[in-house]
Amino acid sequence: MPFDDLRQWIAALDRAGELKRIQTEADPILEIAEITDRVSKMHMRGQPPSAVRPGGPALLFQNIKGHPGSQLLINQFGSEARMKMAVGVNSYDEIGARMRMFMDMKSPQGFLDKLKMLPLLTEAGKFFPRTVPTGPCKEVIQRDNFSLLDFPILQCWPKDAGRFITLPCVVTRDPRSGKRNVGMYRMQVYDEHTTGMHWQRQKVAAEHARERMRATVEGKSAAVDIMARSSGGSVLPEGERPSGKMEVAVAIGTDPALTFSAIVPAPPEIEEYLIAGFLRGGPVDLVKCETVDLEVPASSEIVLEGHVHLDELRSEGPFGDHTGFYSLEDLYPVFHLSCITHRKDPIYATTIVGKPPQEDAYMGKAVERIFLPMMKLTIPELVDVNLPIEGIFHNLMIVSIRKSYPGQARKVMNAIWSLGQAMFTKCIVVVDEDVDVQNLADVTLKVLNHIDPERDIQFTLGPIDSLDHASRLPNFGSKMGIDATRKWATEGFTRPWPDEIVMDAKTKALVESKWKALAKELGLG
Ligand SMILES: Cc1cc2nc3c(=O)[nH]c(=O)nc-3n(C[C@H](O)[C@H](O)[C@H](O)COP(=O)(O)O)c2cc1C
Ligand SMILES: [Mn+2]
Repeated sequence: MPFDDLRQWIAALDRAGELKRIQTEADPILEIAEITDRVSKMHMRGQPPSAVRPGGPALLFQNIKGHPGSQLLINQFGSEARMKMAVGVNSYDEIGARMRMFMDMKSPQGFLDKLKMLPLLTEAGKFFPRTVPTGPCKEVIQRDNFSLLDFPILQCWPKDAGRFITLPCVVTRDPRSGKRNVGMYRMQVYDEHTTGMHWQRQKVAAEHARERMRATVEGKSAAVDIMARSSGGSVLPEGERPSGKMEVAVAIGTDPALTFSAIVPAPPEIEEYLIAGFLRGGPVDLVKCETVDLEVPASSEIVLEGHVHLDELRSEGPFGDHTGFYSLEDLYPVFHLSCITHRKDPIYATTIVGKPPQEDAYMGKAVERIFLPMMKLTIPELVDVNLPIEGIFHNLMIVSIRKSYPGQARKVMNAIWSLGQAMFTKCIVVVDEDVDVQNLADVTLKVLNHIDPERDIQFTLGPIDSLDHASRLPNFGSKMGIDATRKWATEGFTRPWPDEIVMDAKTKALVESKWKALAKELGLG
């Protein structure tokens, strides 16, 4: 099994030569962000590619200005190698294959079939979280006299509204099903015991809050009205907001599979604790919180407990975001802390986002690979997917499909726009399966050759990522799909389609046989 907690993970990174300890004093205000940004992009700074691997090492800051004795971990997921270590694989395909194993379970035909299924069922039983009586996160319990300012929380960029907790695992409970959700939503520190809670309106915790609001009003049409006027649930005029509280717990510094599970775009009904258990191949141990009815990973470095008031909103942001621009100030719920528990000498885990590539790029790529088999369940013609890093995951998705009927590329676009968080995709490019979507040169050549723009571009309207600064309205705007598949007569294209240029095998073999001599003449050694 991979790692029980952040400390085992740090030790493993160290053994693998993937961690650097920083003893030079560094300020959590801007300076740590600048150091980390440089490290993440060292491979782009003109060194020979072999000298520095993309992403640089994970960094453990041990001399933090204003926080003597504190330690801060950053860039833990910031390379392909570390991201794979975090989820315990050499190749993301292993996770897809494991998922398929469970998905391929057929109903057993007889006793022998049932027997064959047993190991698989035993294995699946291991993924469910367990609640244990206590754990390391309870080493220090602070019910009063606590302060968030004790932790080395970063200000990342000059125009950020303040310090932000950037790698929090935010736990909420669905009031209807009782299921827990873990989502990563940044938290702006307002003071010692108050933060912002930046769950965007389409995310699961925001829906949990809306469920509570709906429960406070009489009748279905009143609920509909509240939701409509609140442009998605968060923003009602002052005085018209339903009162009530919602419990929230936040775990910071967990084992890496759990932290990663908080960002994956899983279906709302699937608990992230189960996803983490699946990735780890063993259960997540949970403990009950002190002041709220929620469970958090027992080995968390730091746990924040408290409430969000349904009728309270406060200005949040600006915040330098992974778009490469500041996300604008907006109204978001406020988190009031009632208790902090932590390990002795807690290690504060964080990240920075900004111009790509940074740590989140490697997390996003892992999501792309791990979710491909899941996407294929609803879009079986899907062959491969590429979310180029500079497309910041919601701006550009290139997909190849096995096309078998007219109009299929458009069907695939619509399927993607209705598939969980893929709804945010601003531009979808659909190509035939003979295009290698991982090869952007091949994509550029073929897509632009194959399209008649007016005919092949599909516009649609719908929900837009909250971070998008160009849409006509916040959270609502247009999206574009490009059908770059070969057009068929049944789609109204009756012109001949040219062959792609490839040399014949005979000539290739002939030149291959002479290549040694030619290479010498060409000075190729
Ligand atoms: C470093 C990082 C920071 C993030 N910050 C936010 C955020 O502030 N608000 C938000 O809604 N999503 C944020 N996300 C994306 C969510 O974590 C992601 O959409 C996740 O799937 C949400 O979980 P949910 O589906 O359970 O709501 C962030 C992701 C990463 C990697
Ligand atoms: Mn979720």
